[in-house]
Amino acid sequence: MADERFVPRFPADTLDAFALAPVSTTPDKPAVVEAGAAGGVVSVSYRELAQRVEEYAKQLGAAGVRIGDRVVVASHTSASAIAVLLACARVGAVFIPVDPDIPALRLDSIVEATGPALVLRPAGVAARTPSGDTPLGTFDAEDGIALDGVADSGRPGRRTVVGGDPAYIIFTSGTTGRPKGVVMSHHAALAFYRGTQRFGALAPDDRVASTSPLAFDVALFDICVSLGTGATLIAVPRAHLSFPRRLLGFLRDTGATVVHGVPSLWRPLLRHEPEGVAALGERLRGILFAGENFPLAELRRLRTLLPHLRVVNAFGATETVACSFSEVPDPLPETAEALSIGRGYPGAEILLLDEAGLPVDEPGVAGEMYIRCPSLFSGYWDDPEATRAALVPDPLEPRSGQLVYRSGDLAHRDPSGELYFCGRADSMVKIRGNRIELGEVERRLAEHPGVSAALVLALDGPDGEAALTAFVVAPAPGATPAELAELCRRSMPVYMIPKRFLFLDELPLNANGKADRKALTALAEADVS
Ligand code: HFR
Repeated sequence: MADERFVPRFPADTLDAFALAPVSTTPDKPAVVEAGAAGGVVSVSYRELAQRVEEYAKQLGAAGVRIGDRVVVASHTSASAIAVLLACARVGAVFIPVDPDIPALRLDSIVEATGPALVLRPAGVAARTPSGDTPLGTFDAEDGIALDGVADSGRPGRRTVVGGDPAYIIFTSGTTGRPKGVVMSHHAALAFYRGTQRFGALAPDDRVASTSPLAFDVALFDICVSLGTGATLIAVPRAHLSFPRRLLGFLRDTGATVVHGVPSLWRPLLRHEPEGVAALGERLRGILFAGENFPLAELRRLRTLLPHLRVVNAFGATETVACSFSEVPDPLPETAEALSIGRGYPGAEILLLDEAGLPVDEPGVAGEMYIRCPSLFSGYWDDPEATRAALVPDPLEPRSGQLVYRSGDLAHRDPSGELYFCGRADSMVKIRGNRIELGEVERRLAEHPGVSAALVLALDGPDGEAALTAFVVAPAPGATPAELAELCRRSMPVYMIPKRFLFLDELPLNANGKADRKALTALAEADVS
């Protein structure tokens, strides 16, 4: 427990203080709504949530968890899981949210890398536990946090939580090699959340359906911004995401006014339950999507079913939480081929620089996005080299010591200054020496009326030469390889026409709900037809 002599007189500006602020004005308002154990819906008020946070914080302190200690939380989103995260913030512990069904090796590598004081999981729920001797614990609404060991490292610790301390670590899928732990401080996360509030993403009377896994920072964003705004967070059960009818029923029963999540969340709903989507219109006034492009054909379909739906495109990387919001125009112009990602969130600036590090101001010319903002991550856990490559001196004034995030994302500006994402710097592929942006081929394929989503990869063919393989979700018959190749031939050079077309019922998704490129590559290799 923190030494009484050093208990701060002024609580630091931390996630729990931000998220629980409404307890002083609307204590009895529902803070979190979740599915009940025996079906139905359970509401937890701001007062009840604050009490649970207080109780969990005391138990963490009594167990010896110290400021700066890491606590792995293997759970889906729930009122108790939220209380655990906020209790960690309260005692200055750094929470690491992971999926309860995280692969054992991945959990072990995270535990080995971060040396957590504790691994917590919900009581009564099967969740992965690490193979080592890290103390384990469970949490639930009634019995609080129960530990099967002492978490106390005995190490002399800090005495006061400060806003620049790490609040959480998100381990990204890490396209290259071992997963990278993005360390985010209270101040950085709060700077982004407050920027969101200035953008006006949510209102206090919103009921926000959160559909992302807790291990993805979109879920942390949903939780903190909904609570900090005094709105109500609806924890959508993961299982519902695969059953459109159940998901629609849950959204209706909980009175969701906005739905947050990745674009692929909508594909099964649009395909199997269009009427149910239209029926949401009584309450649903908006959606926010993040993580990847929203295929325009699917977005148009969604808007047909829900006219005047407010659609917010939230863009950015975990290293700055995100960096920009944009309201999709209503109506979306017929000629629109891509969605704007905005101009940077209020308080952030996005620089476009060329390979030489010089500003790209010419409309229509792509540059790499560098983010100047108050929500920069602290670095990758225990990886100074990767950190130096991502947090670089401001190219426009390197002597200042100010750092910016080098995103690896490419974008161009339209004449009005709006930014348009045009792929990853590392997803520019060369086919026979020609530079290709895969997103452009995907957009062309998605123009076919029978295509609802398309994803293109450059895969090495049997002759060792890279060739474009297109994965197409085409619910309506008619989209044939010949037709799609012809569509491409009409508007792109020959080397941009996919060599192979694989038709799928749906795109495989990764843990965060994004199209899973690794799984698609394996599919292509298996399908040698
Ligand atoms: C990301 C990053 C985004 C918005 C990200 C709100 C919150 C959090 C985020 C989520 C994410 N359109 N491409 C988009 N932290 Br709250 O996906 N983070 S990430 O680090 O896993 O991946 C990359 O995903 C970006 O660099 C982009 O390449 C891509 N991306 N948002 C969008 C997107 C298109 N809205």
